[in-house]
Amino acid sequence: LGKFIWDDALRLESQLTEDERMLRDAARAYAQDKLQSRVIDAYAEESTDPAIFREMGEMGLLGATIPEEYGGLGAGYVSYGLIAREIERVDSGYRSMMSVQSSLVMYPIYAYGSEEQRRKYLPKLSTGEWIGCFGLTEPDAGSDPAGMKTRAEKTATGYRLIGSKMWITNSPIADVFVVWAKSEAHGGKIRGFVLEKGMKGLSAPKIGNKLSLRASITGEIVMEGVEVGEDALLPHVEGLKGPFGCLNRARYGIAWGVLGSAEFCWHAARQYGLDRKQFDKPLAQTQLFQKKLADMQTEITLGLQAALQVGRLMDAADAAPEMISLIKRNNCGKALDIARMSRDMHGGNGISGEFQVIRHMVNLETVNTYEGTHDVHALILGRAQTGLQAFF
Ligand code: TGC
Ligand code: FAD
Repeated sequence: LGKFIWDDALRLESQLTEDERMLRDAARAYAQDKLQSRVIDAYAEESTDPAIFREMGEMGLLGATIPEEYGGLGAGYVSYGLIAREIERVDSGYRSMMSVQSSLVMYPIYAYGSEEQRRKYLPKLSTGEWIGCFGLTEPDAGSDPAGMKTRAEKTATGYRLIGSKMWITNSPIADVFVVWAKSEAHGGKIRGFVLEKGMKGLSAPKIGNKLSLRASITGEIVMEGVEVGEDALLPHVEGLKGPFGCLNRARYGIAWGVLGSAEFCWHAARQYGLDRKQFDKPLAQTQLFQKKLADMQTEITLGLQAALQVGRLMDAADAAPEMISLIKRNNCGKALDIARMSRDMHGGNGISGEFQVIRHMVNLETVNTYEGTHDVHALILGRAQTGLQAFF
């Protein structure tokens, strides 16, 4: 008979390669040694330490899937998912910082950029010397990015960008801004542009008083006639498939990441139940407590297997976007349920920042919303199986 490992029930470990395990172990060591010690204060103070980007860069955790000649590791998507899981085991905000830089800034420059753009931006983004952000969402265009108002007017030497973006991870501390705008010179089609901090007319005010994801800074991007040359245009993509190509990768990483957060909450609940006695016995010796632990174990184990399968298909260039919607939606929803359950199982201590589960719980509310809300991914899956779009 085979052995049952309670925290690796279907033996994910045995399905990983040696290289994947090594990178995962390095990410875990960094996250536990360097991030875990900072997160409680960073969250309480709503502060983001930009040095984290340089630390992650040194560890090779930024743009891990980008080829080595541009500063990446040339790693596969399973490795990228494993990194996301380890970082988010500490905090969803730290994973956000990593995944925006990797999937939403480095990826589009690599996939849609000119050779000059790749050589100019990717090495410094991979070391964390430069911080990047991705502007798609606007005050009046969230789930429906096709409704964006930001426009690029043609000038004699390039473009003039006018508009504003809302809820943009990293923007107040960003050096590099990948923004999406409707370009008049391209028949009103959506095009990507790379802007740089300090350009005239460009500002990125912080959005304060966030009660979720407080260790990750979020802001606006305001473009009041920002003039750029032709070299700011990402030449190799047009239409919504440009930003969606990036979102496919970031959503996939989130599907792994949220399970790291869920695992933290599950393990914390189990330990709390073993340590705390009520009615003369450990809470973990009650049927209700064990049922909740079994539910957590089951959902996390199944979610990891699903993420691994999609990762293997991505590495084989054979994953469909709908698969990513399925795992992003389900893993976020299950992680949120697990964090709420763990919060409850900690009783009054569950609301204390020291026990950390409520921080994960509140973070996961954001993760369930960004990169396509839980319901928007349901509509993507509904369309894929009925052939009928129900967005409008
Ligand atoms: P639709 O008609 O479905 O598609 C328009 C064009 O896009 C193509 N496409 C895709 N291409 C690649 N991958 C995908 N996943 C794609 N989905 C669509 C499609 O083929 C079509 O191409 P073409 O050539 O025919 O024009 O578009 P729609 O306007 O009906 O969109 C519907 C909907 C709801 C699916 C979509 O708009 C959507 O996904 N909305 C959610 C928006 C979203 O996810 N925003 C995320 C903002 S970034 C963010 O949240 C970062 S947080 C990061 C962090 O901090 O970690
Ligand atoms: P809305 O689209 O207005 O949705 C509101 C509600 O309506 C949701 O429940 C939604 O599911 C529902 N809904 C919408 N349409 C339909 C429909 N057709 N049928 C049924 N229900 C519907 N964006 C970026 O571009 N870059 C970033 O870096 C970034 N970072 C973010 C960081 C944080 C902390 C947050 C909170 C958001 C971030 N976002 C970013 C924006 C995020 O992607 C959007 O918030 C998200 O896509 C939802 O858009 P919205 O907030 O406008 O909500």
